[in-house]
Amino acid sequence: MAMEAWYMDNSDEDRRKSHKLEPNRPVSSEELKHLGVLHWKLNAAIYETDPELQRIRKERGYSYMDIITVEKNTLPNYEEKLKMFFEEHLHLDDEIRYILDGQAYFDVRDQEDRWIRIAMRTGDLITLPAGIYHRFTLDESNYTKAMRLFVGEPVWKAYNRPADDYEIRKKYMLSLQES
Ligand code: KMT
Ligand code: NI
Repeated sequence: MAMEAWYMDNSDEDRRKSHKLEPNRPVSSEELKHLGVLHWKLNAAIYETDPELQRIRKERGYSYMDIITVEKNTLPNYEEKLKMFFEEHLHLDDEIRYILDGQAYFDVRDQEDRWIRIAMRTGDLITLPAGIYHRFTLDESNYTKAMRLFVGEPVWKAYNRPADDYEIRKKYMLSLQES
């Protein structure tokens, strides 16, 4: 099942709003795949025993996992963390998130540097490729609980834009030309 994604407008209004263009310009799973963004829809109600999640983790080597609740009264240093999450950045490794409850947005840059907003709802598992510029925000519900997955020992370090001189960024840009 497809995930909902769209090109964003340029308004400075509340980041938690949807920021769709008028008319809406949807982005397909194929377009996301071309950017290296992969997605699965799972049954979050059974995440603790889900064989499909186990299969994906095994196949892709997602050995590490923890759970983060992004909510004002639960997450330590909430304001500071949300500010960091919304700074445009990249990582040296894939960013893998599985929404167990609530919802939120991941924004990613396309080949022409336009923002695509991806609506992450309960049951959505996504991988953002190493080297892609992206950011995260809660939506107007102000709550999500997510599993963070990682290949091996997690490295959460973010490189804020500009980070164009990193090898991983060059590698990612090259990968866009090949596919
Ligand atoms: C990140 O790296 O941007 C995050 O971990 C966002 C919160 S996880 C839903
Ligand atoms: Ni990130």
